[in-house]
Amino acid sequence: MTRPRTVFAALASGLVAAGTFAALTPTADAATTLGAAAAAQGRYFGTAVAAYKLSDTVYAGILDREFTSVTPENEMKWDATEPSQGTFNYTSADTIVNRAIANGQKIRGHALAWHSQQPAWAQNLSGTALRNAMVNHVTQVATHYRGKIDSWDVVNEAFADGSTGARRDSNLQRTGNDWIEVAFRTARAADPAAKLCYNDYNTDGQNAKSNAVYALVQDFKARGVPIDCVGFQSHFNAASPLPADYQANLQRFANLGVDVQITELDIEGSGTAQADSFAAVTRACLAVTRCNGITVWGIRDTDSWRASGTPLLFDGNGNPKAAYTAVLNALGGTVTPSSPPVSSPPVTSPTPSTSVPAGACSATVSVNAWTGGFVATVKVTAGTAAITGWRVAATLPGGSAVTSTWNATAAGTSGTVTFTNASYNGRLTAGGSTEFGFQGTGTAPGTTPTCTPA
Ligand code: G2I
Repeated sequence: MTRPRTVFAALASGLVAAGTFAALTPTADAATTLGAAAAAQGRYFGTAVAAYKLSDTVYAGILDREFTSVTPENEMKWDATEPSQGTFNYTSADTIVNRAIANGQKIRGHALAWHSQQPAWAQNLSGTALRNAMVNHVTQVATHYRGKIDSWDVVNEAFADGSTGARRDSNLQRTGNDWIEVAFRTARAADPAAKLCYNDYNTDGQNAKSNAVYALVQDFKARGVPIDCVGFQSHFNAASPLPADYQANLQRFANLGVDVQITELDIEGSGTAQADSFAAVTRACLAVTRCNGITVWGIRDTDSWRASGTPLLFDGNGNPKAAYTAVLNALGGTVTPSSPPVSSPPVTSPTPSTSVPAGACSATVSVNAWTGGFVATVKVTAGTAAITGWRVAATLPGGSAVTSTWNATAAGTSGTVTFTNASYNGRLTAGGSTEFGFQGTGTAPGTTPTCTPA
């Protein structure tokens, strides 16, 4: 699913009348964002979101441009939503949820019942009192978000690591082995439309722990306990690398009649090795029909719970990494869109002359704007002859400023800003095109940018 973008300007190198519009034609192009590329494969591409970062325009810009699903990273957990017993606080979670709904993004709820991040009062309960508190918590939170959640992590991390295949010891486990099914039945009653998932880590390949989860799902299916999906967190690093049987493991769960989702993906590393692992995870999901989508656990490396391992798709400045390109390509998208004919039909009349002469180039822009900020994606298209470089000048309204640029180098940050091709995207074949982008505070350029071959 692509969210609507506002096309505000188009210009063919001074020869096409200013003010005519050339629509971006995403359907004719390979997708250029993770979300659009995943959507073309019938899947979502999501990220964990922290409510307190939403005022960071770089963060919010990438979130809105690239992702079609969000998971609140901490805001829906028990300690956040029920800080004292019977008193519920949804402020931070609602911020994420309402924003996602406004942007047409799906929401993964995380997590209703978990041994960790419990409020102190719950940590101090046991037995029937804790069981009742858990049931009330699941009921209240799932009811508050009824109809808004695509998938809920109903129970998180309930199995022990290692070779035993046993349940993890926890206060919830000590209320009785049936606590997991009680949580699932309670969630189903509160929000019948949400997919209900069991979510865990170190279950990404076949091992004692994933075998235990497998047996749980098999048992629930046999006894009619509601379960719709299994989440595979997929936190990988040198000590816990991507297993060779990752796809096979996803598939064996899917064969039980549940959906599978990659829920917290991050892979420590850098460069080609990291990119290859991300691509392999992406291909595995695409190869399993019941794999609904992939969620990465944060946007920029600096947003990660494992920041020092640089495990995400964007660097600390918000620039896409090699891993980003690898995922996008694995999804069938491309950073440099396949060139649509420069004469693709305009959306407005009169029909402009759409041929761009030899030695010329054109720039079309689409904008994603929100209060106080915007992301502009600029497509540069060569005329009837190849060019070896380009420069695009865009004029920002007073008070607006460019805060980051990708796939080009910006000169200046306000007024008329000139963007020059990067080393790898200056050469365009006749009619060929490339894309660069920039993010800014304030309002997007309101006038037509100009493209000059360089
Ligand atoms: O640990 C990685 C993930 C494993 N699977 C379940 C996820 O829910 C878990 O996420 C992490 C968050 O990314 C962290 O942000 O869960 C941690 C807690 O278990 C989160 O860390 C907590 C810190 O421990 C708190 O000190 C802090 O107040 O984040 C809180 C909010 O920033």
